[in-house]
Amino acid sequence: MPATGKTTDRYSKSRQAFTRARAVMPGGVSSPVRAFQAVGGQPVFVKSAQGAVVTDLDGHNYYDYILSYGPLILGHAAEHVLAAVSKTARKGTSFGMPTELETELAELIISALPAVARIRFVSSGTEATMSAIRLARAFTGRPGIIKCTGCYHGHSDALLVQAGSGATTLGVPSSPGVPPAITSHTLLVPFNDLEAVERVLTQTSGGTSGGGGVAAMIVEPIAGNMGTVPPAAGYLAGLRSLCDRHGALLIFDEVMSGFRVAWGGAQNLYGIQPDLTCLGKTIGGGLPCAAYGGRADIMQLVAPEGPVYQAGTLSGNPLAMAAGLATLESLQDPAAYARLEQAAASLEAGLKEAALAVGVPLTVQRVGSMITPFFSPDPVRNYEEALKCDTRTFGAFFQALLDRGIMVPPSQFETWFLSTAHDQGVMDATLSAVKEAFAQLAAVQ
Ligand code: HOZ
Repeated sequence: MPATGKTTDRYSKSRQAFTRARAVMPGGVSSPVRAFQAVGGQPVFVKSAQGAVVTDLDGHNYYDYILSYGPLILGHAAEHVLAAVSKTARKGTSFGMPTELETELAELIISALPAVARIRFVSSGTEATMSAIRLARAFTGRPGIIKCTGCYHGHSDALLVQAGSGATTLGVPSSPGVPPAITSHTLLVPFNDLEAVERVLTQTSGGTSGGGGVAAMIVEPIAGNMGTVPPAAGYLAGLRSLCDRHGALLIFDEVMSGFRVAWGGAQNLYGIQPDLTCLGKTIGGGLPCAAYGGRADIMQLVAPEGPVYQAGTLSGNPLAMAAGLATLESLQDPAAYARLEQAAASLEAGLKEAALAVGVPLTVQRVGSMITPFFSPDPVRNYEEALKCDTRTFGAFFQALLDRGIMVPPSQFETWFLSTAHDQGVMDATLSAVKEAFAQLAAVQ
């Protein structure tokens, strides 16, 4: 059970660590969302973690719903993942030469995803999406890319336009430092809006806008970087047929949803096959690993088989491959997804009930073990609607949960994740903290 209760300076060791970090790193962090800026506090520094629990430098325990922003679907430091990593590490940590582990993980992923015939490993989701875009442009000979506002596909220049995740959290959805020429082929549409996609595809097919046609539409099939926003009924099927009609490729960015919402990912859950798929997070089991893959006739263009260049010193790193294999092997047990579903459904019900009891307007959206409570009375279907949420109240809720031993992402625009270590005991403790947190919110409103 996480420690709770206030002391005069409950987070003193974290504060000291943050002061030291800020002197040497921008904002004191290695990725912006970690700085807690959007929730008006200072970050908690981690000492260790195990299962569903993360422990900070001051010795407080928290039930963790960040889970490294998704990869840790089996919880922290899962014994057999650690064993696989340490067994592999004893034989060497990186070679710059192929290993059989890469082939094994590739075979397992391909066996799970009918739309993926060939795959290339990289080290981050940013690399996966950036490379998939290059490949789509080479395959089609067209420059245009359609992306949804509020979707986040990593921080490469062409995709950092009206981006969700940390970019939205910090209020810089389109970053300075990206020359307009680079984003001139990035065409924006709202998520869940098929008409907008059709309009852009029709306009660009005549070469009048976007300069020569659309190579691909890239989309998170379940948007997770403006909070969790499920696809509307028929949306993904509609994208599939629009892309087919206009000769554009459909790229699913499943960095977050891949192997998280179902075996394989959202494309299996909804039965829609993209041309290219980007994966990350869960397939690396908590180590840096991502991938892009898809149709053989497209993937054969990737170097050295074809001319589309892309490379990486640590791509297919043996430790990441071992962690990914150990993780995916556990997920082959259908009971794993059933457990995740059960825990996440009880969190969803408990959040709704607690908010309703005190009259705080809340809309909880969830697909499998991806969930976001939006401080909004109405459903959130796209970025515009996500931006209407009451982020101040979210910030107060975040702080109230933190003080009660519950760690959730420090932004309204991130997804909460559960792991198989989040059992009923964890859910009961979480929901009692949630009730108290809502009561506190209601008391000050
Ligand atoms: N895409 C991840 C979650 N939205 C990134 C996490 C981060 O920005 O650090």
